[in-house]
Formats: sequence, structure tokens, C-alpha cells
Amino acid sequence: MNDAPKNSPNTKPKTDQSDDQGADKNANRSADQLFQHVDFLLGAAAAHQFPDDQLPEIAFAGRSNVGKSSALNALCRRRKLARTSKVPGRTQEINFFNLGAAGEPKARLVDLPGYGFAQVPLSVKEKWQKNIHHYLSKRSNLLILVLLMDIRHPLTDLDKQMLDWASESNLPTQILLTKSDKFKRGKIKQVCAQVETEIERLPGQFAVEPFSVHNVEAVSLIRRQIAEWLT
Ligand SMILES: Nc1nc2c(ncn2[C@@H]2O[C@H](COP(=O)(O)OP(=O)(O)O)[C@@H](O)[C@H]2O)c(=O)[nH]1
Ligand SMILES: [Mg+2]
Repeated sequence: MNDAPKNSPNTKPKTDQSDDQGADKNANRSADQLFQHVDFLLGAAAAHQFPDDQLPEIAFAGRSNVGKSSALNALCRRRKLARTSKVPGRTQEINFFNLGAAGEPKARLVDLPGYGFAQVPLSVKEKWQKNIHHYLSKRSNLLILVLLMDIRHPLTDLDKQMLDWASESNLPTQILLTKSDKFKRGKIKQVCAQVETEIERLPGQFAVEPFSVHNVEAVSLIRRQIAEWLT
């Protein structure tokens, strides 16, 4: 078909490439600025403790051990911003981090408690789920959900539950398939396609990207993506 709009990616003339590179550099710069200052604000065990201003929030969720703390640390270039731990299921609070210089934060990263850890009593698990659902469905300044799933076993029952909640709340969701360094390129593509097929059945805005903390490009892509969402 030849009637695509002039500025669609498919019809862009090759001579635009240097402009693209310039735009990429600018995007990287503003993403770097955004992530230059990241400060822990508070941990909330209940909704009444959530910050009560309207700063846009980007929430990170996933089963425990999926690599959520590692991803947050990589995005923020911090070694210990979010606790990386080999003992999963420890963090039960919703942790809020301010993005942007002290006194004038631009947005917030929100670290939701990891779910699905087997050795936690059912009553505690149910409480976590309730808290997460409450946050996702009621938080009016929540802009985007970043849902992390291990590329080796994506779409667990609880992941699907999260996707359903995001869909119900009409919450745009970026899926990151973590630890993609464990797979070769062909297999990464295959799992991405499999996850895309699964989410096609859901109404809403969903996107899928492979992610690894060991892949500098993947980390900076997501950093850039977050900066773009906030503009
Ligand atoms: N190979 C690989 N391992 C990772 C990656 N991200 C996290 N991990 C490891 O996965 C385990 C759990 O990571 P962590 O960030 O604590 O997971 P969380 O429970 O979701 O916060 C740790 O041993 C990490 O070193 C990744 O991108 N690649
Ligand atoms: Mg963690």
C-alpha cells in the first residue's frame, strides 16, 4: 500500500538518518537527566500512606525473583537503590522513589511488592494481591505499568492476573521479558511473539520488549521510553 502518511516509519527517506541519530542523542540526554536524581521517598504498607500529590507514577511489578530490583537499579544506575536479594519475597511494602532533582521531582517510580513467592502463607499472599490491585485500580496519577516476566517462564497465573487488572483499569502496560541474556536471539523473538499473541486477546495498550541488566542498549531503551512517557 502506498497511502501511508508521509512521516510513518516505513516511508521515511534514508536521508533522515542523521536527523534520527540527532533525535536519539537528544532522547538519551533527556532520559539521562531524568534518571540523574532518584531518591527513595517512602514505603507504604497501606493506601493511606501513599504520597498524596499528583506526580505521574510509573509502577514496576513482577513475581519475586524476576529481576525487578536489578532492573530498577540498572535504570537508575544505582547499586543498591532497590534491594537485590537472593531471598525472594521479602519486600512487602509499596516503595516510592522520586525521579528528578530534590525539591522538584518530575515523576515517581513505584516498586510494587513481588508476588508469587511459594513460601509465604496464603493470607499474606492474598493481602499483597489486594494491595497491588487497590493501587493499580485506584491510583489516578498512575501513568504506566511496567510488568516484568522472566523470559524463561512468562505468563504465570499471577502475571495473567496482573494483565487482566491492567486491562480492566485501561492502564497502558510495558511488558519486559527479563534475563533475556539467558537466550539466543531466535529464542528471544519466539517468546516475544508468544507473549504478544497471548495479550492480543486483551483490550488495552500493551507492548513487549526483551530486557537484561547486562544489555546496555536494552536498559537505555527503557530509560528513554520512560522519559518519553513523561513528556
Ligand atoms: N542473568 C540475569 N540474571 C538477572 C538479571 N536480572 C536479575 N538477575 C538475577 O536474578 C536474581 C533476582 O534478582 P532481583 O533483582 O533480586 O529480583 P526481584 O526479586 O524481582 O527484585 C538475582 O540473582 C539477580 O542477579 C538479568 O538481566 N540477567
Ligand atoms: Mg526485589
